[in-house]
Amino acid sequence: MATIPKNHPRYMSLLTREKISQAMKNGIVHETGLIAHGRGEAFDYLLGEKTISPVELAEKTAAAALLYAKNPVLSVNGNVVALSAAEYISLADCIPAKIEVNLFHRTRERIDKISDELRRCGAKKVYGMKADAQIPGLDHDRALCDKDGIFSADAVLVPLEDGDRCLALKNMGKTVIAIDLNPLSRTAKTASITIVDNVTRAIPNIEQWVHKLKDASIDEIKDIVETWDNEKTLGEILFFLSKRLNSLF
Ligand code: PTJ
Repeated sequence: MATIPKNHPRYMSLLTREKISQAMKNGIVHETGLIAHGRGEAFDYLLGEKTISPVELAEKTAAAALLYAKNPVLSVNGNVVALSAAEYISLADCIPAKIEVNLFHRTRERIDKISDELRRCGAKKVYGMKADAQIPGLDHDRALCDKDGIFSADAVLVPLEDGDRCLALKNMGKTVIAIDLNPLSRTAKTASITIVDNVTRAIPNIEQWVHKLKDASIDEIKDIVETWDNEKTLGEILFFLSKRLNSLF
């Protein structure tokens, strides 16, 4: 890895780039994952690289939905493993939820590398290898999933997603929680609960909410999920962005 001086004003951003770049060289991140990361960086810059308040509520609601679900599954791809493998496993353990590898650029080699990396970071069981079921209505490899994983899940967390799987999962009647820094993406607009935050902040934030909500009554959890208004929250995020941009000149 390149040495980045700790006093560099963009230290964290450069360190994250190094992680993604290294994970691409190791075959975990697909080369187009670098492009996706760059797009994410641009939106994060506009947000001020912090979790804004409407998003805090989305993260609380996501935690409630994952606790409320009977069979929650956390979907994982190359970028997520590169940036947040340990945090992802910790979140799955505390819910508890299954972790399933689901890739857009699916090869046996990448599936194995990503699963190995998750196990090296402490995951006991990783789904996604069997691929004995298909999400209806999808003509690409993201359709491939495990029958006892994503296929039968009632709630699925989908970070760094493309919009059509998000819609296909919704059409199966599942609660879809998306993490996407772009509030204008198809994924953001389609998901049941959209978290417009960097995956590196969103995952630990959701975990904190899971701990806080663990002792809440089922009625309280149900109420958080059922009163959620995704469209309204996306509007608040766009309003925040336009106000922030206006204030800069
Ligand atoms: O590992 P694979 O084969 O499944 O491929 C994964 C990628 C990311 C290449 C694939 O899903 C893809 O091409 O995604 P898109 O369509 O580029 O969408 C990625 C979205 O995630 C974009 O809207 C980005 O703004 C957003 N994004 C990028 N980095 C982050 C992010 N959102 C949250 N946290 C990030 N760190």
